[in-house]
Amino acid sequence: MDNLSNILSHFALKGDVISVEPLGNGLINDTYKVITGDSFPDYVLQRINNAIFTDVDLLQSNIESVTRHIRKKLLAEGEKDITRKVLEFISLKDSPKTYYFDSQKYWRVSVFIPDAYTYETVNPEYSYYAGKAFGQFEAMLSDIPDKLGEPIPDFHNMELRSRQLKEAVAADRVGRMAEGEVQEILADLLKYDKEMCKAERMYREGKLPKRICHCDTKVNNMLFDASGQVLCVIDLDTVMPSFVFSDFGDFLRTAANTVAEDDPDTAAVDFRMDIFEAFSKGYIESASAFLTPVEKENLPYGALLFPYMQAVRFFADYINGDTYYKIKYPEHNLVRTRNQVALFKSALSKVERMQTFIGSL
Ligand code: GN1
Ligand code: MG
Repeated sequence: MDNLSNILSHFALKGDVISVEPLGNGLINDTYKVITGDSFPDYVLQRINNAIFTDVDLLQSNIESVTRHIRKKLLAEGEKDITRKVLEFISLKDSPKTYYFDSQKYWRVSVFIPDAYTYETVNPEYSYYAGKAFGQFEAMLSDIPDKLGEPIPDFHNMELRSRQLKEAVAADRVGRMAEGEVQEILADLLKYDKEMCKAERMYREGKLPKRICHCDTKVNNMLFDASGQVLCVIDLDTVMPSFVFSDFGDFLRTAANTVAEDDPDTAAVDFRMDIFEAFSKGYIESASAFLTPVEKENLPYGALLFPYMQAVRFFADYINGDTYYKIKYPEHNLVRTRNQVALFKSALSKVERMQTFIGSL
C-alpha cells in the first residue's frame, strides 16, 4: 500500500487516498481500486504489463485518442452521463503524460465508474445489449482522425499465432512435448490450421477490410448499469486495426461458453446458440451501417476462430513454460486449452445453424 500510495502521489488525483484494494481478474495487468474521500471520485490504478505491452507510449497514446474521440461523439449526441460512458485517464502532476514510470514498472490511473457492474456470464437479453454496444463502439471509431498503432503487432493474426505455436513446439523449452496428451492436442489443432487462417488470406486478396476494433471483448470487459444497459467498454489496451471477427468472436468465446474458460470439466462446455443469436442480432443492428456482405457472412467463422485462436495461444504458452498468461497452478494453461478446444468443437458442430441465423437477419 505504501509503495502504491507513493505511485499515486505522482498523479493529479482529486481527494486523498483512503485505501487501495485489488480489483478484477485480468490475465495480463495488475489492477487496483483506489478509494478516496466521499465527495471525490474513486480511481482505478493499473500496473501495465510492459513485458507484453512493450511500447507504453504508443499504448497510452492509442487509448487517449480512442477515449477523446468517443467523448467528443457522445458530447455531440448530447450524452449527459459522460463520466460513466467513457473512461477518463488521469495525467501526472508535472506532465500531460497519462502513465508513470517508477524506474521499473509502468502505472496508469483512470476514474472509477460508479454504480457499474461486470459479469462473467450474461443472459441473452444482456448479450443483445452487448452486441449493440460493440457494434456502436466500432461505428464510433470508424472515423477516428488519429492513426492508431498496434500495441501488440499482429495481435489477432491467426497465421502468426499458428507460427508461434509451431515455434514453441520445435523449441520445447520445458520438455512438455513429451506428454502424450500434448501431442494429441497438437495434432488435433493442426487439422484446422489452414481453414482458421482464412481471414489473413482474404485480407491479402483484398476481400476483407481491417477496422478499428476493441480486440479483447471478453464479457467481463464491459460495464453494465443496474438495469442491464451497457455503460461502456473497458480494457482498451488492445484497441487497434483488426477484422470485425475479433470483437464478434471474442465476446462469444466468453459469453456463449456454458462454463468459464478454465473450467476443467470439458464435458460441461457447450456453445450456447441463444447467446449467439441474441448477440448477433444486437451486433448486426448497430454494425450493419458499415459491415460488408463478406464480413457479415463470415461472422460464424469469427465465432469459431476465437475459441480456436485462444486454444492455440494457451497451448503455446503451456509449451513455452507459462511465460505469458497468469496461472494459478502448473496445468492451468493446459486446462484452459482443453476447455477452448471443446468450445471450438461445440461451435463447429453448430456452424450451419449460425449461418442460417445470420442469413435471416
Ligand atoms: C487476456 O487481460 P485480459 O484477461 O483481459 C489477453 C486476451 C485473451 C484473454 C484470455 C493482451 O486478456 O487476448 O483473450 O486474456 N490479453 C492480451 O482470457 O493478451
Ligand atoms: Mg480484462
